[in-house]
Amino acid sequence: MDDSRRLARRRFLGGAASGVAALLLGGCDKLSESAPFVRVLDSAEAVSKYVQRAITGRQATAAEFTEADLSPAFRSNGTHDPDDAGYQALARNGFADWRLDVGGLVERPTQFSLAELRALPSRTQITRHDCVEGWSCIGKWKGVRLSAVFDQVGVRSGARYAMFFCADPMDPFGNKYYESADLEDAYHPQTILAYEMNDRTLPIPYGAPLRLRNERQLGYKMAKYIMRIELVDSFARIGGGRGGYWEDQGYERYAGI
Ligand SMILES: Nc1nc2c(c(=O)[nH]1)N[C@H]1C(S)=C(S)[C@@H](COP(=O)(O)O)O[C@H]1N2
Ligand SMILES: [Mo]
Repeated sequence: MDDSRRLARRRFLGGAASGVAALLLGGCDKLSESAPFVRVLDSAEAVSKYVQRAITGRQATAAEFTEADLSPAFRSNGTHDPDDAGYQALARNGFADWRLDVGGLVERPTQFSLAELRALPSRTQITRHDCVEGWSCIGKWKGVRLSAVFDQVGVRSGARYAMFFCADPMDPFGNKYYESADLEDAYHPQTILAYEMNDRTLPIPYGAPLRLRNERQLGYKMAKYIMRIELVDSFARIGGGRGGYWEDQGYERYAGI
């Protein structure tokens, strides 16, 4: 490189750096949410995700409540008891033989027993569950932080989504419930894999032995009866390619609330 080109290059880099500094000084911690980034998403969905994060900030937490606010009867929705022989066998044995299989773009694919998950850092939270059908219930959840599971397996670069594969068949063809979470939401402090509800072992109607609580999103994002978590760079070739069972039927993928 001759001197004039080197100088031009240095000017260019200096300009780029001060541009970033200006954005940061402007209180902008949303570089990844700038217009060119969201434009690649479906438009309506991009608006919901963009608006939510612009208003609340990417690390904003969902409201938490007190014991006095707990719903007297939390509703069970969708599957109440998976119609699957493998799941029923695990349930009969109190899930002693159940393992959470974590794989895909990870350094150490691992199978976790419930005892192993219970030994990892946990979080307890009282939150409101909002179903897209128009009802809400407040419940208390205890579970392992999803980020703690990720620390165990080592997420590889290139991973963009966590996929949750469930035990319950949804149609006569045997297609099972599944869901997805952006890694940013998967690492959120309130995102847990719950094994307790209202101070009891998670009951079957609510997703035993393990269900996702992803508190900033709608109910259908919170996969129950989780069997496997897979880290992926794209879900285009999974199921109907839209990131979840209900998304494949037309629901919005980023169901922020
Ligand atoms: N595996 C699985 N997860 C699921 C569903 C389901 O049918 N199967 N239903 C979803 C919907 S629409 C809602 S509102 C919540 C209901 O959770 P609840 O039964 O604890 O109320 O679970 C979500 N997760
Ligand atoms: Mo729902």
